[in-house]
Amino acid sequence: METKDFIKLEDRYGAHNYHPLPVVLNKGKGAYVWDVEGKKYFDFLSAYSAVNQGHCHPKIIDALVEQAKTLTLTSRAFYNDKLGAYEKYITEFFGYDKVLPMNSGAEADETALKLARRWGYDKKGVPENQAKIIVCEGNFHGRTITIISMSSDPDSYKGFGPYTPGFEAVPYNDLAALEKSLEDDNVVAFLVEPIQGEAGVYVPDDGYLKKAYDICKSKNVLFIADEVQTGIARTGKLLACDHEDVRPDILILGKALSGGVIPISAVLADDDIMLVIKPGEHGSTFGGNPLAAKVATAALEVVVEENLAKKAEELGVKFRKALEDFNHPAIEKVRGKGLLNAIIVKPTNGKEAWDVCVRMAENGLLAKPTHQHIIRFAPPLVITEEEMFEAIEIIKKSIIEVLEG
Ligand code: IF1
Repeated sequence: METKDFIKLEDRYGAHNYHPLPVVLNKGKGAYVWDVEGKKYFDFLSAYSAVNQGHCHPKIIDALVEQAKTLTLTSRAFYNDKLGAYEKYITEFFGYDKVLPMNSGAEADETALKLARRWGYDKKGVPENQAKIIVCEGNFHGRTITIISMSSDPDSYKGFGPYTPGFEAVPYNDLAALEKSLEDDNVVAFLVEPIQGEAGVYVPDDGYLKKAYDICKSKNVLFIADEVQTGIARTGKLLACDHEDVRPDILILGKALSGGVIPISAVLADDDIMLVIKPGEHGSTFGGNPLAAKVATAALEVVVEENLAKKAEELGVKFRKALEDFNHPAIEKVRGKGLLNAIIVKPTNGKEAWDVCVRMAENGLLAKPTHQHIIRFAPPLVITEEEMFEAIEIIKKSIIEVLEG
């Protein structure tokens, strides 16, 4: 079978909820992936920042295989011998009293919303069913009905109503709007991405997160950071909040928490928040399974052992400078932090970001546009400087070939 055959199979038997680039991958290693014709690519999406540790990292795969031979799932109806050690490791790693283990990022966001509402009723004294949560326009927190009820993107919410009440959106990076929204005493939390990934790697002004946090604290409102995409060293610090020394009241992690091996997410908080949920009031079949406990531990150990945050910080500066120095008229803006970057592409000669991505694929680099004119670049953090500059040449070559005609 070749590329077109695999695509036909998915088209016939799979839901049409994606429009992938016409590339069929069958192997991944480090910063590279290969297609079924054996063509090698730089992976500059990293599964939306889930493969920070590189494809099939040996240490993480070894942990997976080892545990998979022994015990994969007990459910939380019983204890298992791996969860407690993982909970100790991850709470000390990020500096919180407790962790609530889940599977997908959306599940972790939903968990954070439930914690915030319950904390609002039990601790802040908000009247039952009156809790309000402030979110940002342009947010992306997942695909569940409640999460898309917070969305301002019609592609996320159109045709899926009725929507969950209790959310109010304020413009991202707008402290005055946030402060005004907190005048309502029923507000229990502010949920924010430290950098808005899906919105196009929208980096807020320096100081925004810290000031937003301080405003929340002044109003006894929980500050919830969704670091599913920005966390785990992606932006040049362990967490994007670390750039401003902000310690979220509730921290949401996913994606690279498993190094892209299996779905693992987590919500971290201190006891006064985490313990508002009592036994039997929340959970999931796979949340906290022993396999995930071992894989996530290995994935976090790799981040430390290979100093991935520092690497992302240093390579990110060089990446953005190289594209800025390229100074191509079709690149309206280069923005990002660490190795979460994006360019805004000015449509030229009837060609746009999608066409650049198709050409980059032909030239051996995979990336995908978001919101039509923005291309996100997020390689695995294990990419070497030499590999990154080789990839930059492909990006520049493709832009010239496509946008200069
Ligand atoms: C898709 C986007 C990225 C996330 C943040 C929670 C979640 C995500 C900040 C939910 C997930 C993924 C979902 C995937 C594509 C990708 C994505 F384009 F959708 F928006 F990365 F930007 N918080 N993002 O980015 O985590 O439930 O997926 O594990 O749905 O197409 P999940």
